[in-house]
Amino acid sequence: MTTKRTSRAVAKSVPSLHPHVLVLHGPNLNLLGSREPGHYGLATLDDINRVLVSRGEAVNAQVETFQNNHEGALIDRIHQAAHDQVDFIVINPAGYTHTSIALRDALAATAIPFVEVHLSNIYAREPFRHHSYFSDLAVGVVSGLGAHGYELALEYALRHLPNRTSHGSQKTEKAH
Ligand code: DHK
Repeated sequence: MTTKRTSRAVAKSVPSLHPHVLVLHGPNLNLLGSREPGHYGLATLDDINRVLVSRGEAVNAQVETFQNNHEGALIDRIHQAAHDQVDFIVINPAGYTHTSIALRDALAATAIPFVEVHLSNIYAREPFRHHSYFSDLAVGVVSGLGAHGYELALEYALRHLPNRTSHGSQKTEKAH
């Protein structure tokens, strides 16, 4: 029996021809705008997300954003991204950068290429921020360029995403 639910599930598993990018924000980034502006700037999370989503719209790409203060919720969202056939992730793991093997494992498990973003220059801060559990798996890392770092990461993703063909196969453009 074919139900509406089944047909929606099938439709979801068919890759879209439009690039699909997920932007993930870790804990405390909901406080951007008022949180330690000397480190994180004055832009709010909404300001940042609005720029990214409208950049996606301009080039016919789907840009989704998600912020959460809980490790498990971020992990679940990464699993969901694999199911949704997300092509690329831009992630600021925030405090989990320095602590979360579980979040790292989720990215490794899904094998979705990702860029790691930090608003502040983590290498110019306390020594405990100098180590990231993500950088060796990341395609690249942007750190210290404020909100602009997210835009640069998104531009990279849009430029280097696999080109989907109407037959569903993918051609990966080489990074240079
Ligand atoms: C954000 C955080 O919340 C910190 O825990 C990281 C990162 C740095 C950032 O610069 O965006 O250490």
